[in-house]
Amino acid sequence: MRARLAIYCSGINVELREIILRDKPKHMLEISPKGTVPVLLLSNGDVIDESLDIMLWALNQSDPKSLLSSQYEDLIKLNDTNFKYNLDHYKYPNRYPDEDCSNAFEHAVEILKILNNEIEKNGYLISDKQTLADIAIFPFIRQFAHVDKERFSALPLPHLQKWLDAHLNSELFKAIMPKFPLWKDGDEPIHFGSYNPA
Ligand SMILES: N[C@@H](CCC(=O)N[C@@H](CS)C(=O)NCC(=O)O)C(=O)O
Repeated sequence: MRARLAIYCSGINVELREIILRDKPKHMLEISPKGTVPVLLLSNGDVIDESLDIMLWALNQSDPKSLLSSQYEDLIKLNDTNFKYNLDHYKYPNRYPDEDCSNAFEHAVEILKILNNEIEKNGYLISDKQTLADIAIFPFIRQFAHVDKERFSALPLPHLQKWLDAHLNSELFKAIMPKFPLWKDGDEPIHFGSYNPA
């Protein structure tokens, strides 16, 4: 999702192939054997298969909203390591039968408090305008909130909750969320950004 957000913001035209994880296309596994999404195949044959790298690839070429204008590394790193770890343990405890997942929610909330404080101070995570950190991190907070919406809403984190709602109600989010048809070999290409499901 965050790779799509950044590509959309950059205005770069890419072909989109929607897949399901339990039935990964052979071609995808050929170009990126680790089998995670997103995967971006460039016209020169290079492959970028980490979402943050795809975001940077897109925005380094075209960044009309100046999303790259700030220091984003520390917060994104905190999200991608510590928060993601606790999110996965909270959301999918069955995947970690040998680990104690009972504190994952609380550990994640400690990080959410940091984010809430930053948003209170700045307006957004890093500054008074949306930057790369916001669009790189909010999809993970959305996932966390969706595990148990009432539990999330009951947290004393009003700035974070408002920030999440604003992102979920944004034109940007709506633009990247249409349900794309699953890709199969031989399909006409879908050009992400100008796709209209109607
Ligand atoms: N660090 C990677 C993580 C990507 C990742 O784990 N993606 C999940 C889906 S959100 C996936 O593809 N999982 C593989 C699977 O479930 O088979 C990135 O951000 O690109």
